[in-house]
Order: sequence, then structure tokens, then C-alpha cells
Amino acid sequence: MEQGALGERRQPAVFITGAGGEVGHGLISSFSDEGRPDIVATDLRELDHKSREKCAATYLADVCDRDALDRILSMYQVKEMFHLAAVLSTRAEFAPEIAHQVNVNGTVNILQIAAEQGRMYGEPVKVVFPSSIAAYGFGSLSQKKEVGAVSEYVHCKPSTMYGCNKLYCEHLGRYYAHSYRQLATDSVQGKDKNRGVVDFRCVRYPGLISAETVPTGGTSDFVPEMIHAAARGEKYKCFVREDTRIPFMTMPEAIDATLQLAAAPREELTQIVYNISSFSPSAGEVATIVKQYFPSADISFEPDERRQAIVDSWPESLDCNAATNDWGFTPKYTLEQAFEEYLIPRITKQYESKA
Ligand code: AKB
Repeated sequence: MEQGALGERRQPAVFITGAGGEVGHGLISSFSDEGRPDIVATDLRELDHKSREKCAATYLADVCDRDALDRILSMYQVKEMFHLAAVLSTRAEFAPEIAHQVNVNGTVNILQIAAEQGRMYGEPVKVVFPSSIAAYGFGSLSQKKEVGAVSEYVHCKPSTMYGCNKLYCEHLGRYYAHSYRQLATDSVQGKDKNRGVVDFRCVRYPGLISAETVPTGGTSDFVPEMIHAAARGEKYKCFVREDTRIPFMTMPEAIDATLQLAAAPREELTQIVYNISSFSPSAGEVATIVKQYFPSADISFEPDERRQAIVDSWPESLDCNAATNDWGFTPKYTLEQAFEEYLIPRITKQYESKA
């Protein structure tokens, strides 16, 4: 990977971890469209050529490797970090301890670096962190259906390692933002150098649907997988029941909302964590609309009991009022509009150009 130049002065940069994932891909494109020249991106694997071209520098680095992060960050003046690196819910259930290392220890590394840099600059370093609907957990399907839309601070009893990790990291972010080293000697006598050194902001994503990329390792993957399989003319066996319902939004909406939260004035934010989502279709409703656009789509429902249980523990829909009131979040698309205006035109073009 291209190496960032070691200059006399530290170059200003926006720092992205897990940049090779779906959200990283969208975020880099969005920053580049805005003409930002200062993107510094890291991932375990090399980024694709198009993403690399949009960045000032890219590095192969593991978020668990504190020395590697320190080496990279010593070259930059970072005031904003988007910490996207994570092991998603399905993959995490095969290797929970590794997921914990990446999802929790990686986040502690980022928060600690942000705190150190914030102290050094004498102003807060912004850490934007995607959490997930996996932070919720219902004990039964009947309870999930009874409750309907959930707000941020109820029913947070996750059943997956990924969900536990996300929920805990939300709390860690709050701790670094408000209580970091609260009893340390440099925190006494009214000279609190640690308080407010990290400006932590968090969105809880629903399932995300991108026209450009297909997710791997998640449990909300059935919707994007179904759409991309139909566009490629492939059969799709959906691993959840037809009546399964969780919230979703398109990738561009998720990226826009994340950037909107990042840009919101600190004083307008009344909480650390914000739900966002656009629509809550059942898997069957998605299959119906997919077949309208791809009449020969071959979709069957063959639930995998264990993945089904994970999806059944996630809420049907999200109450996004806090995001709307505090920083103006509004969904752009209904499910139908998402297909008509974003997914179908982009997916069709993408697979045509690959044919
Ligand atoms: C997953 O399925 O693990 C993710 C998520 C809902 O956070 N897409």
C-alpha cells in the first residue's frame, strides 16, 4: 500500500478504520465527492483501487495493533476519526473471542489515541462510531412484535457477541467523552485536562443495503443478498422466514446520516447514541418487490434456525425521533423509492458493465 509521507509538520487528516468494508467504501466516496484531500484510511486488507485513489494515504493495519496505529497517527494531525472496523454478528458467533478483541480492544485503542491527541491539541477529537440494531435483544418473538418501534435506551439485552461488543463500546465512548481518568491527579483542582478530550458520537445502523457492494459476515445480509442474487440471475435461498421483519436503509442514506451527525454542533446533541433507519419490510415483502423488477428471480425461504433466532431478537423498527430532533435526520427513501430511485438503476448498471 501507498505510504503516507513523513513530513516536518503533521498533515491534517480524517482517519478511517475498517475502510475496506461496505460503509468505508461509501464514506470514502462521499468524502472524495466533497473534494476532501485528507483521507487516511486503514484496513487489514488492501483497499480496492478506486478507493485507494480517493485517499491521501492508505495503510494495512490491525486496529488491535496499538503500535501500528501509533506509528501511522504520529504522521498526522487527526481531529476526526471514523472507527468502522468490526467483526459482524454472524462471523462473530464462530469466533467470539476474536470478535471481542477486534470490536472492543480495537475500539479502546481508538478511544485512547483520540484522548491522547485531544489532550495534545487542547481540543476534542471527534470519534464517530457505528453501532447497530444488534445492541438490542428481545427474549421472544412475541415480545418483539408487541413492542414495535424501540428508542435507544430500552430492550438493550443483546444475544450476540457483536451486539454485546457494540453496546459496551457505546458505553466506553460515553466514558471517554465524559468521565475519562476522573480521579487522576491531572483531573483535580479545577484543571481537568481529560474531560471532553473525546467528542464521541454514535449511530445505531439498521441493516444496510448497497447497490455497489454485497456484505459478508452479517445476519441482516439476507436482504442485500436477495437483491444482488436476483440482479445476477442467481437462485437465492433466504435464511430467514418470510415474515421476518427488521429495519433497513440504503447505504447512501446511512453515509449521509453519519456525516450529518458528525457535522452537528456539539451543543445540539442531547445523547451519545442515535437510532437511524428508513423502512422495515418483511423478508417476504422484499422478495415481492425484487420479483417486480426481476420477474424470473428464484427466491425460496429456508430458515436457518440459529440465524433466525438472532434476527428475531432484533427490533422490528426503530424510533428515530432523537436523531430527527437533534440533528435533522430524515430518511430519504421508502422501500419502493429505494428500489426505484437507487437500487435498481445502480445495480442494473453495475452488473451490465460486468457482463
Ligand atoms: C450484522 O448483520 O451483523 C450487521 C448489523 C445489523 O449490524 N449488518
